[in-house]
Amino acid sequence: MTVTSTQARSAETATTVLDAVIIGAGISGMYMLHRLRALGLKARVYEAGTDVGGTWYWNRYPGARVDIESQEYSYSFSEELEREWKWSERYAAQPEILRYLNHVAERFDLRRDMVFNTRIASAHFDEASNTWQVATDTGEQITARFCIAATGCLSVPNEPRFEGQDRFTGPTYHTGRWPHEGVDFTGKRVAVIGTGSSAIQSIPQIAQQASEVYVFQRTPNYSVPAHNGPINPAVTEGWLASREENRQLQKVSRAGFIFSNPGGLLATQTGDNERREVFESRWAQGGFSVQSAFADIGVDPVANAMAAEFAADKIREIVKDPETAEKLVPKGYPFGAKRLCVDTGYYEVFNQDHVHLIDLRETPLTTITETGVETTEAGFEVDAIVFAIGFDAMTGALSKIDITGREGLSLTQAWAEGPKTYLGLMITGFPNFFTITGPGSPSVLSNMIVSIEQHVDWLTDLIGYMTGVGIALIEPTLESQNAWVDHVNEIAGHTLYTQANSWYLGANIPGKPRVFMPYIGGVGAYRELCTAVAANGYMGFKLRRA
Ligand code: NA7
Repeated sequence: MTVTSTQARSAETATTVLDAVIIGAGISGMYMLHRLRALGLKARVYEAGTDVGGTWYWNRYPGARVDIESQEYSYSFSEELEREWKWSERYAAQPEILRYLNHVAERFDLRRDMVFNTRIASAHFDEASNTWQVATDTGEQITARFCIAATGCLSVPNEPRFEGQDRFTGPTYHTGRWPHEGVDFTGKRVAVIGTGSSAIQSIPQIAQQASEVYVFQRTPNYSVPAHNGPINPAVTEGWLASREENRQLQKVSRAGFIFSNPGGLLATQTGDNERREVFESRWAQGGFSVQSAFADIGVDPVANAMAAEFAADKIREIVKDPETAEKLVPKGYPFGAKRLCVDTGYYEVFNQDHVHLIDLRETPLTTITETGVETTEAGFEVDAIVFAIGFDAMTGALSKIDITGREGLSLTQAWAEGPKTYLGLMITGFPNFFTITGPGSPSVLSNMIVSIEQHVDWLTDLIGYMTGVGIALIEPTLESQNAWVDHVNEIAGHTLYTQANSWYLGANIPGKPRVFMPYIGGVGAYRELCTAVAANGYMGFKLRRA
């Protein structure tokens, strides 16, 4: 049974007393609840949506699917769960992932401690009682020892800010807030603004229905084919037969999935023919494996240019009109420095006569009118507009909550120059406040579910330890946080990732500080560090007894 916000309170004015409040019922919040319950803690999840799923609850746009292979993008914590759930496609689509998450919610009876249709409005640390005083937008007051932000890295849509947008008389959609009942574009003229992963996944699907599709591209993205299809039962059986080994490989890997480990070769030290063969075989394999074809792609501009050239050649091969192909070829930033997209028929769709590419670098978008979109050169009459313009990544969800720590320090103040954390898990000045896959952790540079499980497991061990030995509070020292922030920046600076205007850097949101937010040191190395921190008495943290 689902707890409603009204039932959760014994009386209108009463305060709900919990051990832990968890914000968000996505993959992180669900697993965090499961683990805290097993510790015997009274934990409850608050979720703005009407049900579980997080990213997969909101992102229902046509073509939405995971870009990590399905069996790798699934919880590992329960062998029974893993053996009973059968994925149907190599890269599961959103409806199947949401069904999976619903199955998990039911199987582990999670909804019993979940409150839906409810946003956390504020969370204030009270120094007198060493508790978090949390308020919802429905008026519920909660007191909890621990406050856990399971708010997701890509959960707050980038708001459209186009001149004239309110004048448009037809429907508009944001890919990150797609209507649950779906949208029928049959016979419609559709504008899609943006060419990131959401656009690249949805455009081929929209084009199947729409009479005309106008794609407004500001920056072309690199995209590699998914080669999606029904999952071969032998693949599933093979995965399960070596389940433990596979799960271990994920944990020590570069990005939390098996093929993320870079090949042993350097592109710059490989002959032309062999290099081409390696790229071709990775392209044939599909997905992110292209990015890890050689160990130097992410760090050496010469090697990177080789990958970029290979990808550009592929675009020119696929797209028949040379002018359109040239517009689709990314220029001016390194291959992979903006998140690589994984597509099904994206470049091919531009070979259809009713799909048109408008290059906003050549002809900037000037205004949206009652009936369409105008650029400096032309007007495009459309029946619907799709904003595929991304998210306020990594910090967006937390910045929407009024969070204050010790001495009334607000998180907005603490992060005025960009997010600062220790290990992406905690923030100095905010005791017992945890961020699952927070900035400063591998998060969006990894298979999210592997990183989520690592954080949840680490936090569960920590909370179990604190409860067991009578520690009331934990918070990172300023020195350890500063050192971590420096380390995160330093290693990002050794890569080519900082050379693109990506959402990793907050560059897509006007006024957002330009800081490389995720930790690029690798999932395996990061896990070792976190384990060592815990093994050394939570090194870098201040622990205080009750
Ligand atoms: P992304 O990857 O942030 O893509 C957003 C796209 O929208 C990108 O092409 C942007 O161009 C474009 N954009 C953003 N604002 C504008 C304006 N004002 N005008 C024109 N074009 C604009 O978001 P997605 O939802 O596609 O993907 C996010 C992640 O979700 C993805 O990486 C996966 O991890 C899943 P820009 O590049 O900024 O010039």
